[in-house]
Amino acid sequence: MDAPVPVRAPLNLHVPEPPQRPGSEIDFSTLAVPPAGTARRPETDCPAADMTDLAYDLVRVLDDQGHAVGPWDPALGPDMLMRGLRSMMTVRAYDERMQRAQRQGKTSFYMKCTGEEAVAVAQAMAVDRNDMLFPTYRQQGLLIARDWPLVDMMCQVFSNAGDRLKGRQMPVFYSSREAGFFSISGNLGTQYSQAVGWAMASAIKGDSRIAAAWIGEGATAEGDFHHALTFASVYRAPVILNLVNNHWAISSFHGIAGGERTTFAARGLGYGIPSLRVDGNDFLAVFAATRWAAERARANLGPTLIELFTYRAAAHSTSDDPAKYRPENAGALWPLGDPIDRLRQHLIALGIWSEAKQEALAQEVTETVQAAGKEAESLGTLDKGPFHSARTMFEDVYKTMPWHLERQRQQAGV
Ligand SMILES: Cc1ncc(C[n+]2csc(CCOP(=O)(O)OP(=O)(O)O)c2C)c(N)n1
Repeated sequence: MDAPVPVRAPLNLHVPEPPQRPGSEIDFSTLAVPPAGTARRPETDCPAADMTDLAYDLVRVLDDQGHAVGPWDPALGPDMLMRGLRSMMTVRAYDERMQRAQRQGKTSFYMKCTGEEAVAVAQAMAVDRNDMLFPTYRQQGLLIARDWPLVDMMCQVFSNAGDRLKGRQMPVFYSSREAGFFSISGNLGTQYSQAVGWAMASAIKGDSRIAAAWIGEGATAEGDFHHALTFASVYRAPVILNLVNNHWAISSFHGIAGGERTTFAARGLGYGIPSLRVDGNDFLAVFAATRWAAERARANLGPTLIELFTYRAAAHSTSDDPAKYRPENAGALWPLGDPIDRLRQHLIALGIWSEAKQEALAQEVTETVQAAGKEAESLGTLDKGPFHSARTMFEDVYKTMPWHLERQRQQAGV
């Protein structure tokens, strides 16, 4: 006879819930933020197994007074710091302008990166101009830091006659071979394994270029993330695997993507990939960590995973209203501050900047963006045109147009 089945307490499924919802005060008091300058900086050939602490720590350089402290200080000169500040301010002004254009009906959609400007800008500056970048839709700062024309970016958002993608892609899905900026795809995560493949190809060919890829913490739940890490580790691909943890994937908080009991950086360790966790709002820390990873890749030491710890201060997109799922003003209360403010404070602490100069630069950047906006709008907007000919819709599906597409084109009379 079978033993009697014991009576047990019922199981219950754990479904992670964000600590606050709309209507309550935002509370970041449980967030562990180590002081700047305390994380150690290992040699670039340090194996993953000896870097466990850094996957849970937080690399920070700028302290609360705006001083650069600790072993990760990249000791950048004034020119680089100014370039960084200007680019980040341009990104923010660009975002403001394009968001407004969407509200005015000149385009259907837009996505800001408010609060995350240091990620793309510092990282673009820390790699070589000819290294290949595999972004998500929230790295417009890569193009801006590479001095890619704002007008060209705006034409893509307006899907106008000047759009190099001929209106085929959603707004903000830029593509620029010349800028080393891989075509953005709507399918989350796909670029991560593609970047690893590109880096493997670079190594196979004996080239010296490296790749860098970005993914959001939400998208790390996609299989592509795991394929990418496996291939990167196995073949020691020269790639920087950036993981932007801005705490939200639309309305889902990071806990639902696996961030409740561990860090996202810690995921790299299981694959044998050296992994860093970095204050994503600290321009200097982001730059230094990226340089470190680039040095590793260039020395054939393989991939690095960098978790950029930041906060999505604005809405997910123009189709989103964060007031429906998180307390208002959450972004402004982020304990790690605003990346632009922190770099400005650093320049002032260095004695090479002032509030007056900051205001003048803000004015100049706004005017530059305004002028670009006018020029792009003169080439068309989504509500009014002009657009590319409908004929272009049938082109580039294949290298040469097959007979059945040719027939469809004729049927459409274009
Ligand atoms: C494969 C796939 N699944 C779902 C979506 C819908 N989607 C678009 S953005 C997004 C959230 C992504 O969040 P995260 O990766 O954290 O990046 P963030 O938007 O915060 O920068 C989702 C679920 C998609 N585009 N592709």
